Amino acid sequence: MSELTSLPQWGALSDHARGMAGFNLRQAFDTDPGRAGRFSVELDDLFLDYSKNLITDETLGLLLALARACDVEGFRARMFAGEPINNTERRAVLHTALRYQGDEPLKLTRPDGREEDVRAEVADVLLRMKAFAKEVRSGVRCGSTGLPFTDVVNIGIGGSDLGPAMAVRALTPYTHDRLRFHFVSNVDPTHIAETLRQLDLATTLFIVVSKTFGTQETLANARVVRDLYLTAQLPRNALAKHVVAVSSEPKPVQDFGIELENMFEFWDWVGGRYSLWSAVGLSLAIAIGFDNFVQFHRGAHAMDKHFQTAPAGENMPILLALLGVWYRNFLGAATHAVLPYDQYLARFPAYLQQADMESNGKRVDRNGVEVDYQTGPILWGEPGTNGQHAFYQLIHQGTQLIPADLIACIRTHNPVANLHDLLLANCLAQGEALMTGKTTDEARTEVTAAEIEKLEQRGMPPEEIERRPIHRTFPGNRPTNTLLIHKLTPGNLGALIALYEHKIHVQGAIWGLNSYDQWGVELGKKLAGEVYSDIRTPRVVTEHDSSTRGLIERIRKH
Ligand code: G6Q
Repeated sequence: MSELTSLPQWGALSDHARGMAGFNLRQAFDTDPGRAGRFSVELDDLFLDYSKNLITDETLGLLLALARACDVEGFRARMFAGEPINNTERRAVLHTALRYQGDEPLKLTRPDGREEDVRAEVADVLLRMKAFAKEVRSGVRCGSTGLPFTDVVNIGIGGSDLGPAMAVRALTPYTHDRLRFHFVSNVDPTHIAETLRQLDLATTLFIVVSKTFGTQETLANARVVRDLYLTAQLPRNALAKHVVAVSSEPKPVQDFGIELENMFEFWDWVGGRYSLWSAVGLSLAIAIGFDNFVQFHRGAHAMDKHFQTAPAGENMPILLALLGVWYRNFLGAATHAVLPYDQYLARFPAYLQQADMESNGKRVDRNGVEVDYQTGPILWGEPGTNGQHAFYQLIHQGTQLIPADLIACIRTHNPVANLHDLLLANCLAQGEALMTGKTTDEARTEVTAAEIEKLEQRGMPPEEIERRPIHRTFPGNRPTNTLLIHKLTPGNLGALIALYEHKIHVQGAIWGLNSYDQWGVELGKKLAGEVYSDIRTPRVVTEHDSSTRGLIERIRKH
């Protein structure tokens, strides 16, 4: 048995889960008028109602005891103190420093034990980003022919794509009128080709974002762009005017042909999927303007402070994390749905998918010992109400327990007719229906005499008519969190992202994982290289398994 599963607090939760087998949320609400008030928490513009979860006060007490036993608060302090908690790479994890708004030194412990205050280098890069974003927006910085930029293309993948792509879309109402934003990530030539078709090279700015500046997909796409500028009928300095880089590795950036004065730096203590706050967010800063980018940081910083200081029982990220652990480890949920009722947040589930699954999709603990408990769930989702007409069926009536986060904004940027109220009504109605369900008797009372008559006319046998309410029965007891955001502003988006970042951190602490490495991603980067040369080289392939060999040969032949 692992250290975690041998904890008495773990055992107590397992026993409690068995005792909760007959727990009914609907009854819990009927008998306890204070439930919603007790199980909700607020921070500035974010309100989390977690009362529609399969929990009692006792559940919460036991989960909080588990968090204490796992030293969640100690691990949190180690992250903020800049200790190298990414132990497999011996790196600190300090994305919170990028959005820090206070005056205290922000120490980072280097692998050799040296302590360093990172504030000055962070501020330097932010200042450069500020100037650059301002110039691009105003048209002072323009393309090689003197025309202002009309399009900005972020070339990057994974952590160097999903964050800015999600946030630029989320903050569309704040984006600059003249500028259009594009994100090219896939090595599929279709991605860059379809993007280029929409662009005029003379008025486009490309931002090549890669922490390592060694990622195959990003470099392949960047080379296409570089070669276009080197051969285009544009002034000779076109490449320097149209292509900038964001990276933590100056040498490969220079080798690629981008001068260091056109590179924005970030550091090895910023994980790719946590890097949106750094220069990786340059496209976002250009899109929404630097003042809004600062608001984005401020919102996240407020969540950082809340995470650091609020008691665990009132701490939004800790509560969300504990609820996730409850479902994953004690009630057997394999997946977790994130369902934003906001079209601007359409890419939020995809962004979170990386943040969560790359961080906690691990099978060994921090010491390399195989775990005997479940770790990160499969995270997925799509915006409501679209999802309601697609996969909600399975959440309502399928055989799996799927906890879900419903996220909605009280105020809309687009008050068109009554649409926003309809959207909100759907969000709340789904949470309620998932929780209450519908008994067979209730379903039976819904069937009208006219309906029965119609079915009879269609020739439906009486026993089938009798059985119909069973199909229309909903077991209910399906848990949701409802997160209401006042309005989707830069600050509130910052707080929302930071909330989930910290949730992931807390779950990693409980599961004893290193949430900050990603060997599965690194594997993919190497593997393709080997197959690539086999696809390209005209020789008999003897390596690989017979299936892969056959596929390679088929591709070569055709
Ligand atoms: C994120 C991962 C991964 C990474 C991409 C791109 O945490 O490490 O998604 O962001 O593989 O890597 P580069 O930024 O180095 O190109």
